[in-house]
Amino acid sequence: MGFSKKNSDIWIKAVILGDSNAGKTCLIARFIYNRFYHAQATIGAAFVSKKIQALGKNVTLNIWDTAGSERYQSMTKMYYRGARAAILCYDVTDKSSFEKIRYWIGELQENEQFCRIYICGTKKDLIDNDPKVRAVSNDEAEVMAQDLQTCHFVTSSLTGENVDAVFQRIGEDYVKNMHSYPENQPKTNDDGDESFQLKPSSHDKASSSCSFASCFKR
Ligand SMILES: Nc1nc2c(ncn2[C@@H]2O[C@H](COP(=O)(O)OP(=O)(O)OP(=O)(O)O)[C@@H](O)[C@H]2O)c(=O)[nH]1
Ligand SMILES: [Mg+2]
Repeated sequence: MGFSKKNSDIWIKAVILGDSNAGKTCLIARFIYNRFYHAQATIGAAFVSKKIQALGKNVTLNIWDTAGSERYQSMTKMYYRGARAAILCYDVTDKSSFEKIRYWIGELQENEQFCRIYICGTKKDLIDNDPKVRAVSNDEAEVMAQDLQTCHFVTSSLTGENVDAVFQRIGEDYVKNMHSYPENQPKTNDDGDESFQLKPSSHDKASSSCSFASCFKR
């Protein structure tokens, strides 16, 4: 879960999901270690953590990398709870991984409603080298992202292109909106005279294509 211990110390739980072979583990490895690994298929889930600076705050991203394989589905869902950001990965050379995005969002939202969604097309280097291998056009991915009111990135874990931008955006979005999350709300007293309400911040309305309310369950 994302929360703030003090002004300069913010923790965010993020979860990465998508089909097996979508490039989730490689995306994280590039972000954390700045290296490209030919990763083995993930078993269950794996945890990593990294500190970044976002809008002048120290932010720790606690990231759960989940297995895409169906055999782990029942157990990976429990890692969604408390997540404040979810990166939904698809492989730009694999249409079926893109078509599963809505399924993954459904799974996520069944388990966690206060989670902002980021769609990430992986393996950009493959289409840069040979445009013919592209299976998902940028237009259709953008249309889906707009429809879901989420952000869309296209990354390469091989070259590192755009990888940091995804995680930086997660940090910045959380910092901008942190007072809207339940964990940062004032405690209610027994009479319940202070209640939690989800509202987009004025900043989001003005300048973000990833609207706040839309990231939550519809
Ligand atoms: N060329 C290229 N290959 C990539 C990239 N990202 C991942 N791969 C390759 O794609 C395959 C799958 O990558 P993983 O990161 O293991 O995929 P995953 O989504 O974690 O898969 P599961 O753990 O089974 O859910 C591996 O062979 C990687 O080497 C990329 O950006 N460029
Ligand atoms: Mg993996």
